[in-house]
Amino acid sequence: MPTDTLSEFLSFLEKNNELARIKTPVSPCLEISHIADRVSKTPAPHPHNELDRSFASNLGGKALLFESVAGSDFPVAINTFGSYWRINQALGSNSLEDLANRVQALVKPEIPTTLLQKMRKLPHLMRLASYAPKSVRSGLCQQVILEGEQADLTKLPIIQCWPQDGTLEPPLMANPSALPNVSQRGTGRYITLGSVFTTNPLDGSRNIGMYRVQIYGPRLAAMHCHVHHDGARHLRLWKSQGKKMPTAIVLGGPSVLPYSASAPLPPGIEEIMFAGFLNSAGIELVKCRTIDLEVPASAEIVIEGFVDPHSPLMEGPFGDHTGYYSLADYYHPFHVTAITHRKKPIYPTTMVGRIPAEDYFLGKATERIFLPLLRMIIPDIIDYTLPASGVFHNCAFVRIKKEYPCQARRVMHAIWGAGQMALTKFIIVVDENIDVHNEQEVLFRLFANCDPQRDAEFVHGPVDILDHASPDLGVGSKIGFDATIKIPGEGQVRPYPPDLVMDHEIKQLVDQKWREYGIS
Ligand SMILES: Cc1cc2nc3c(=O)[nH]c(=O)nc-3n(C[C@H](O)[C@H](O)[C@H](O)COP(=O)(O)O)c2cc1C
Ligand SMILES: [Mn+2]
Repeated sequence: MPTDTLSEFLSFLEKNNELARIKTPVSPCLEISHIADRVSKTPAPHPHNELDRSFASNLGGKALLFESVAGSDFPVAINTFGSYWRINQALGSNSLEDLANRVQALVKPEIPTTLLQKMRKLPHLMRLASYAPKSVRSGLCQQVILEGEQADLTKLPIIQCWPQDGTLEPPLMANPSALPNVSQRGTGRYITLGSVFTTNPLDGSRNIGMYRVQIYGPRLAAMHCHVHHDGARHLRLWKSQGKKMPTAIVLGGPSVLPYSASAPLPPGIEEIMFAGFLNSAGIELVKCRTIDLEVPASAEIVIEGFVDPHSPLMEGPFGDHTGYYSLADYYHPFHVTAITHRKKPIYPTTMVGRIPAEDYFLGKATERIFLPLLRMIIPDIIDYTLPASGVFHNCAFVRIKKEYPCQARRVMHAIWGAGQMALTKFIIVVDENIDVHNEQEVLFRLFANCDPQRDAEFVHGPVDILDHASPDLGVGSKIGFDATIKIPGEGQVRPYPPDLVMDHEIKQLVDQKWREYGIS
């Protein structure tokens, strides 16, 4: 079952031998990050039960709770969702497949026509209504309220993940001609697992995104929100009104929250509703103290403030999940107006770097949960996967039931038009008999079945901001490979040879006689 608070979730993990408490004093700078990095590359205590057959599927180690962190009174939780078992527990599912089936049932377009059908549908609709957030008057997250000068980010155990994080040297800048304002130098410490709450100033609709936030001083930080994401869209709207954007960074709270913040929901579909759906009950929200926003009442810590769209500052670099540093560039300052927290809060964070790390499992949850939604717009897709080697935005393997010429290309173009999937740099499309979760199998078909000139589809367009190979930031080329068996109408095609498959009878015969052969 999902839990209401982070501390409850950690107790649950501890009971299940999934949490290690570290009492030895540690530094928030690099030490915690390196321990988490090592642990995430070791086997997870509970085995996984997912389709993923990559090297990463059984890894993740334990969640870690550092009880004594230099410079802060608060403990640090890390790697909390960093295995298949733990992310499933957080989302209240046995497997991500089960969760995808729940989403499938939700999106199935069954429009009731008769009265009886409508009545049958009623409990379902009532359940949907129960997923809406509920406003409450007070909350755990406001047991301690620090406003104005009392609010101090440097009292939180915010970690530095990689040695060159926040180092402003020209080679580490996306825009080397830009002169960083030295009065606004980042500390290299980043809030990495914050759920960032904002609203659309035009209609009041809410968004939650997971964006890193670098600390510059007690009440100054910078928010790294990509131009393609909803938080940046909200900021542009606030800017056009000549206003700063009220923003709350929520740490902890319901166990479904961090994943929901990272989920690529279409603009206008509220993550807080989705969190309620995953939680099987609406999330309780309390009013912020200094800004006009509501946040989960059960959060450990809430940082309230405004993002100023008018005065950009140099943000980054940051060792990222791409396995490289994302370079420093202009982003926007976040001015803190209050920090509220529960008594004895736990500070949650994550370390990103080479996969497998914690965010691999958050990304895999998205891969599975969004399959039904992807299939609503592209029904040709039977299954897909974002392989570990592609770090999500770099590569998708897609399995289709091929029925007509150039269908694979149609699927590619549909993906390049679909939400955050549009940023996918390499798409490999295979036939329906290929297991996309087996990377070796997909690569084998790609290399064997493609004539590179005939079967590649190049396009040009927006790419992920973290892609460092594209000629321009956020703009570059993308390629799709049609690795299906070619049929007439797809250019010059010779007959494809059949797969090597042994006769069933011979396999049975050899099975029966195996011991006789004496091949031990
Ligand atoms: C651990 C983690 C860190 C992330 N950091 C960032 C970030 O710094 N900036 C960003 O724009 N997206 C980041 N993302 C991805 C977004 O959270 C994700 O794309 C989300 O769907 C964006 O939501 P939105 O479309 O509502 O803005 C991160 C995701 C995870 C799991
Ligand atoms: Mn969104």
